[in-house]
Amino acid sequence: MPMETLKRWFQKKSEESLPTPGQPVNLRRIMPYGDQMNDGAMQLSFTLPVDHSPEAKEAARLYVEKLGFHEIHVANAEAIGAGFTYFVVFARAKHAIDFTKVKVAKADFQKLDFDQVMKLADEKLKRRLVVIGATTGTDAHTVGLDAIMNMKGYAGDPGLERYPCFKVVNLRSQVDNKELVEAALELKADVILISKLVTQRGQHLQDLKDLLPLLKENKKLNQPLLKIVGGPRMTHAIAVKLGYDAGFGPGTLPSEVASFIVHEYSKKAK
Ligand code: B12
Repeated sequence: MPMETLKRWFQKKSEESLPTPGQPVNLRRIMPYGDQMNDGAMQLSFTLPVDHSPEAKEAARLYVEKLGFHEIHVANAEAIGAGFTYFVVFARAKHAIDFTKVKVAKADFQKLDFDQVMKLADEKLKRRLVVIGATTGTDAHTVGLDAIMNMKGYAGDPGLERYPCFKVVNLRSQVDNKELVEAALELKADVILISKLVTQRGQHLQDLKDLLPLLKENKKLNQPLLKIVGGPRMTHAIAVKLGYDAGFGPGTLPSEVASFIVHEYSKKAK
């Protein structure tokens, strides 16, 4: 084949393999995408509790095969200490899902900006709400909670301390559940914010479960009392299932939390 024809052939083939811009995606059958639409290409990473060796690499490949993947390529295998190897594997998945049937539990409120929240608060709230927050149990991570509560806020979005409609008290980290309830009582809290980052062995869920009866049995606490949780592994569905009013995950902005508080509190206080 002459060189020019060969070049044109490669050009045509590579264009065919790219998704055409604007080409409609079949939302009833979506699957991971790498080079070509619906090729199922995925990157997986995991650790196996064995020393780095050719057998370890093969074990990683066999494991991914057992998960139902095909065209498996162990791209990287690295010893990460005695008895452990970390892998990066490229493989193709077979399964597709119907995106039109995917449902996610979301807190029902309109996301407002600072001025809109303040306008709604002027209309709906009779007084400033007391918002307290803590990271509970042994969890020492404070950055996420600070991002929501502190004046400076997060990603250019001012924190709750900036809102005149809230009186904000950040109790910071490693606050015991009992201390949190005592603080809620003393400060006459209307809203409790709890941040959980350490999720090992489900400790975050246990701490959150343990707090609820303590709040319930204390009849002197303000009512309504909004209980809101957040953290990188938190979802609204998990929070609601546990018995909380809302759950916020990664990337949450303070204005979203402020919008939820004003909306939900005014609904419950009716
Ligand atoms: C910084 C950091 C630390 C710092 C914390 C400093 C501080 N003052 O906070 C230090 C070095 C002290 C630390 C210690 C430890 N850490 Co650490 N840490 C991190 C790290 C790298 C970043 C966390 C962070 O600041 N994120 C930035 C903020 C802005 O994001 P965010 O927390 O997700 O918050 C946002 C949302 O989630 C949400 N949000 C969060 N909380 C709340 C609360 C409410 C009410 C709402 C509405 C929203 C909300 O809004 C925020 C803004 O959008 C994470 C890894 C990671 N990338 O997440 C590990 C990580 C959380 N740490 C981890 C671990 C294991 C530890 C240690 C146990 C390590 C050790 N063996 O000593 C200790 C734990 C100490 C303890 N007793 O808790 C693990 C947790 C694993 C797990 N799933 O359980 C992680 C995930 C790292 C990892 N991959 O292993 N850590």
